[in-house]
Amino acid sequence: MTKLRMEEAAHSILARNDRGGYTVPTDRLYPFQWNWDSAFVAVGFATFNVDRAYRELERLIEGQWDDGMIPHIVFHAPSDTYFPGPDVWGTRHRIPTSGITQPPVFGMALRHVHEAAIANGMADAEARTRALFQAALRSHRWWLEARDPEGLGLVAILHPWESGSDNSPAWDEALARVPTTTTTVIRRKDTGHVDASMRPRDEDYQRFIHLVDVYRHCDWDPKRQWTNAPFKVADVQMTAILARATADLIHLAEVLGAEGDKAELAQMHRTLLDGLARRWRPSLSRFVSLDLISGNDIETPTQAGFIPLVAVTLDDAQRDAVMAEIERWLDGMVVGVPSAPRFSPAFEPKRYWRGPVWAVINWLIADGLRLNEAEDLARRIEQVTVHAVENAGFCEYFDPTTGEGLGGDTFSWTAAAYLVLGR
Ligand code: 9WN
Repeated sequence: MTKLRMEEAAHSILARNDRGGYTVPTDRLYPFQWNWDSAFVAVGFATFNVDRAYRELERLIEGQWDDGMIPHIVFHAPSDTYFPGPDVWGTRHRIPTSGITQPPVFGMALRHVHEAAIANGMADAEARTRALFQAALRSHRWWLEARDPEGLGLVAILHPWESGSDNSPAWDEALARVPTTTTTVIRRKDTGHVDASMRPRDEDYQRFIHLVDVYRHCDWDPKRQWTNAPFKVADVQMTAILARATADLIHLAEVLGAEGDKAELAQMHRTLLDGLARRWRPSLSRFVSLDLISGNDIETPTQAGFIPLVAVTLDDAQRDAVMAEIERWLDGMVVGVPSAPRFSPAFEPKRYWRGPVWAVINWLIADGLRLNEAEDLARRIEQVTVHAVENAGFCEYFDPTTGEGLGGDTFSWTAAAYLVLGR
């Protein structure tokens, strides 16, 4: 297919997954609005329809909680093709939502959308950006208060689903402490849509749902959850995305003339960069997350170790080391960057976050490499991603050893990644 045809196909996937101003990740498998999917999708929309890009973010914010948290799922309309639905979460929000969050790509997306709107001369750009900026600022305050109450400069996830990398090998040790017992009856729907060998295992789901049961019993109160959480990881991928989004909000605060907000954001930014700097491990050539329950570093290699590049300026030695390490992960792969490297004992090239390549992760890694002046490697990773989509279609993820497209198809964020990386 020509590039033009591929772009048309990407547009039509976004149109097909539109449910009225918001986009589902894919039909049936994920029939609601997901937080970080929508942020990436908004950047995709901004390449051809800026009004629709704003709408995506505005509809997500309809689910924002009074305390500032932007939930990971907004259940705008009922569907019985996904588990767990609103009844299991029991959050009692005015629009049904889940009770946990996801990586705050929102602030990054807002800057993109704003700049596209200005470039297009959109009359209501400033007013729309201003409203969404305030929502983003409230959510960043929530992150630091609720998820870094001890002031580490690192934000914690209390559930693997929050990371967006559900069954990543990075969580294996911490998740093994979570009991498999649940008070909720588990009725998986995902394995009816996608082969079970490409999905998290039943035991993972038992632990995922155990955690939901615990937090529901805390009435979704952030302090009670923090005290009772059996899973608590200060995640470098999450912290890096928050730090980068904070930098993008600082830029928007300048544009909007919001001086007080800018000073507050600048303080947050320094705190997060200091926290990230302490997580660099020269012996591993990457950043590592911290298990807040055991107090141990999580050294298991996953893509998360490279995501801090989106926020941190590396020194020359760090940059050379990261580039060499990424090359090692790419070695022998048909498509990279794998979410876990082949040399890891945990590597499973078809099982979700345990090896497969994700277009949006490559988007973040390439963006971080470019910020750190590794332009050639950034470009190569973008091109590999674009070719993977051209060869296998707009799949959820790709087998790094074969390039095969896996998981759900006609996937919204893969379409968005194609539009952005293929430019
Ligand atoms: C749970 C929607 C989401 C992505 C996540 C991905 C997967 C959900 C699930 O799908 O998670 O949130 O049920 O498997 O891991 O990154 O946002 O595409």
